[in-house]
Formats: sequence, structure tokens, C-alpha cells
Amino acid sequence: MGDVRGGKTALVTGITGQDGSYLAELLLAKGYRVVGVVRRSSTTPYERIAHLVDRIELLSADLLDQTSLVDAMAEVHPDEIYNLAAQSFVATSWNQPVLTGEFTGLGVTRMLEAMRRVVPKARFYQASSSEQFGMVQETPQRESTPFYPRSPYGVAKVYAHWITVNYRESFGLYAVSGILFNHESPRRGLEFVTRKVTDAVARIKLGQANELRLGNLDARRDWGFAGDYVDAMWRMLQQETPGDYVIGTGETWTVRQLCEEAFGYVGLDWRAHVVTDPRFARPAEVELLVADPSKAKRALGWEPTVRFRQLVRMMVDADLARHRMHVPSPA
Ligand code: NAP
Ligand code: F7E
Repeated sequence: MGDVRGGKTALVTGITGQDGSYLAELLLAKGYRVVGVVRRSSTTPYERIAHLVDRIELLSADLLDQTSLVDAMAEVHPDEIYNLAAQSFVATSWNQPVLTGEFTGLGVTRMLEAMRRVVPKARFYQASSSEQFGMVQETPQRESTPFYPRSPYGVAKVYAHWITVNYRESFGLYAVSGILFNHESPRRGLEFVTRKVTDAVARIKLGQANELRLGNLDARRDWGFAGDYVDAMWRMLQQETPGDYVIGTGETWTVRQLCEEAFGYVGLDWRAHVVTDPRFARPAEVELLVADPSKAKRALGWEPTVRFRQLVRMMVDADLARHRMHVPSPA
């Protein structure tokens, strides 16, 4: 099927996730026909894209099922493919290591195979991750920094990264890997630490809770805003030649500083509410992440527009508004 609006067609896996929802907004604003891949479910987990469903198309396929991906490519004939689908929660990857390997690792090979066979001239974006750097071999981390993943998730993403590079080099596909550092938003899943903190701050401020149980407060992350990062994904697919890019802010903050900032913003002392709980510690931790995004700035003209403090405040404000209205979480 061609593009009815005369622009490009994008196929987005993981459209129901945080990044998928922001990317769909960005592509629609640029005049794309947007087709999202959703997996079959007995419920409809479309909260994050509820405001977009009239303007996008949804198609059922699964990263575990090769035929469904080939059929999706044949039906849509995309110009650009954004592979955002994954089991993306690091902690879960120790409980479900095989499933994580299937979705997050081998799923990428299935996508690339489907593309190679059906739409080899399309452009492919792979959602790589700073978790690939794991036990960091240099600081800050850049495109050439060696990988040392520290979780089944990180290991699966390293495989996914290299299979993307390999298909580019083996078959001449336009396939890129965006190595994105942590990016957050009011649409972030509630299990990730930023959203867990901002949601708890809102509930504690409104008298609906009193305690927040966390794991390692010393872990350091380079946190940016998801809306900025989907713009980097799009830019990577508009270049003359395909390449890989690190995307991050270049700043790093501890989980403790995240608590200070979020609680302090609403006039609370985090020490009165945060309890350290070993249940949230990980079998192997990634202690420090901080990006060197200079290649992206130079080659893509990309820079983050939202910094840490603004991001935390945006998320606290959104959670306060939601809890005041007793609206169920979008995550
Ligand atoms: P997310 O909110 O967890 O969304 C994951 C998406 O993948 C959901 O739409 C989910 O669908 C879909 N999915 C999972 N398994 C699938 C399968 N077998 N078949 C089809 N779809 C499947 O993740 P995110 O934060 O938006 O991240 C997007 C991508 O970037 C992921 O690949 C993640 O690993 C990667 N990444 C994220 C960050 C970050 O900081 N956010 C940083 C680097 C890389 P359901 O709604 O059905 O569950
Ligand atoms: O943990 C520490 C935890 O789960 C951040 C995913 O999007 O970004 C994300 O992975 C840090 C870790 O994100 C709690 O130990 C302390 O050091 O928010 P997180 P993540 O593991 O960095 C990367 C780039 C991705 O690719 C992933 O898909 O915070 N931490 N206490 C905690 N983390 C959680 N979740 N919960 C706690 O109670």
C-alpha cells in the first residue's frame, strides 16, 4: 500500500511504549503515514497513544513471530522502520532472561530479515542502549567505547547492536543503531526509578502515601527527556550514509540526587520518606553512565533541550495533576 498523503511511511514497533508515543507524534507532525506494530493482547494497552489512534494505523505482529513481521513489511511497504519494541526493564531481565533474549536480541534479527527480504531499500533504526556499556571501560561513553553489559537485558542489546551493524555491512542495508542513554517523561513506566520517585513524591505530597522503598541510591545515570531523543532517532535516518550514534545529555546524577530534587521541589525532605530496600538491588549493577554525545551534535545537529531539573519537575507536576484527579496511570 502506498502513502496516501504523498509523504513517507514509517513502521514503528513498540508504538504503545513511552518512546513509540513520542515518535508517533513527531512523525505525524512531519506528515508521515505512521503504522504501529502491536502484539495481540486480551486487553488494549493503548493509553499512551489514545490521543493518536485516529491518526495512526495499527497492525498486529510480534517480534517472536517471523511470518507476522514479513507480512507487516509486505502490507505497509515502509520507507523507515523504527524498531523500539523490547522487554525493556533491566530488573525483569534476570527473572526472564530467555524471553528477554528472544524479544530484545533475536527479535531484531527477525526484523532485519523481514526488511532484507521485503523492503531492502527501507531505512532501519535499532533502539540500542547505554546499558551496553555496563561496567564502563571509559568515561564519558562514546560510540567507540567497548561494551561490557551487566544484565541479560544489556547482553541482548549488545547482540541486537552487532546484528544491526552486521546486516548493514553484509547486505548494504541502511541500518543504524542509536545508543541512547536513559530518557524519561511523564509517560515513563512506573517501575523505572525516575517515574517511581516522581509518582511517590506526588502521592506523599497529597497525603496518599508516606514511604518510598528504593534500591541502590548511589547509581549514577545520564537522564534526558524522551521527546528530545525521538527527534535524534528520526535525524539518524535522514543522513546520507548510515552510522551509529550515542545520545545523552553529558551530565550524570545519582538516584539520591534524583530524590533530593523531586522531594525538594514540593517542599519535602526525601530522607523522611525514602527507605533502602535490598529487594530493589540488582544482582549486578551499572554504577555510572554519562554520555559523550559530540558526534550527534556534530553530524546530526542534535542537542537536548530539557535538562535534569526541568525533567524532574515536569514529571512531578504531571504526577501531581494525575493524582489530584485520581486518573489511572498511563503506564
Ligand atoms: P517501553 O515503554 O517499555 O515500551 C516497549 C514496547 O515494546 C511496548 O510498546 C511493548 O508493547 C513492545 N513490545 C514488547 N515486547 C514485544 C513483542 N514481543 N512484540 C511486539 N512488541 C513488543 O520502552 P521505551 O522506554 O519506550 O523504550 C523503547 C526502546 O528503546 C526499547 O527497545 C528499549 O529497550 C530502548 N531503550 C530505552 C531507553 C530509555 O531510557 N527509555 C534507553 C535506551 C534504549 P506492549 O505495550 O504490548 O507491552
Ligand atoms: O534504573 C537504580 C537502579 O530501572 C536506574 C531502561 O529504559 O535505561 C533504563 O534502564 C538506576 C539503576 O533504569 C531503584 O539500580 C535504585 O541503577 O530506572 P531504571 P535502567 O536500569 O538504567 C536504559 C538506558 C535502558 O535501555 C532500559 O531499557 O536506578 N535504582 N532503586 C532503582 N531502579 C528501579 N527501577 N527501582 C528502584 O527501586
